[in-house]
Amino acid sequence: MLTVHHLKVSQSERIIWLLEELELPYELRVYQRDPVTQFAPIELRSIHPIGSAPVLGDGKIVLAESGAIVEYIIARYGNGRLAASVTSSQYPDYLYWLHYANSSLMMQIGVYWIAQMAVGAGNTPLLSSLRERLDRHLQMVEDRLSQVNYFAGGEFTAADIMMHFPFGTMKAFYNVGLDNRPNIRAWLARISDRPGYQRAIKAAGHDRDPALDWGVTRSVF
Ligand SMILES: N[C@@H](CCC(=O)N[C@@H](CS)C(=O)NCC(=O)O)C(=O)O
Repeated sequence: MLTVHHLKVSQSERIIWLLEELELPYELRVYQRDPVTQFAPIELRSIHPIGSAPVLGDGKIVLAESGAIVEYIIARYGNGRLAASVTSSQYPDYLYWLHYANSSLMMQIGVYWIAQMAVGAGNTPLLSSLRERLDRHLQMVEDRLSQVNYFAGGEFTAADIMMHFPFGTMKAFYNVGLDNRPNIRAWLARISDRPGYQRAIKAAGHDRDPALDWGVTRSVF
């Protein structure tokens, strides 16, 4: 049985979502953030030395990193579902967006967010150039979704699961702003219709769809 170590309001929602989409059984262990620091509780360090979420348990295997966990579950238990096959024309796009989500996009959001907190209400050349960089990323995502319904192409895949967090639950911490990004908002609306997503956000502990805060009008409960 797979065990998902899930920190409330965090990237570990992706793993719950993937397992719900694949309809695989799993045990959920839920951890609360420290109300002041927002860090994970110290007990998570007894599962994995970094002590961040998600962490997946599979028998004796303990695996951290959202992207690694997603690839592991897809490869070992996916039976070809929610992935583009290596020989398909969608495969390079699938791989790119699956990794881009955390390697570049989340990093760029995090750098801007922290720089903004450090600078406060003021502005600096560094902050403006970081904002310009972040906007370049957001524009690329918007442009991609103006061409295709899902990141790998016509079909929903695990790349969409990886790409959702920066526009969904991340908003609890930092709002990237989607006012001028209609295609990203339309993609969020498509996602919110998925039964697997609806089950996942409930299991992850949300009482409403975090994507609704982007002006997505569909209600899931
Ligand atoms: N790159 C890692 C990031 C893990 C991470 O930073 N998780 C956050 C939740 S979104 C966390 O556990 N924060 C609390 C902490 O590190 O104490 C991944 O994708 O798994």
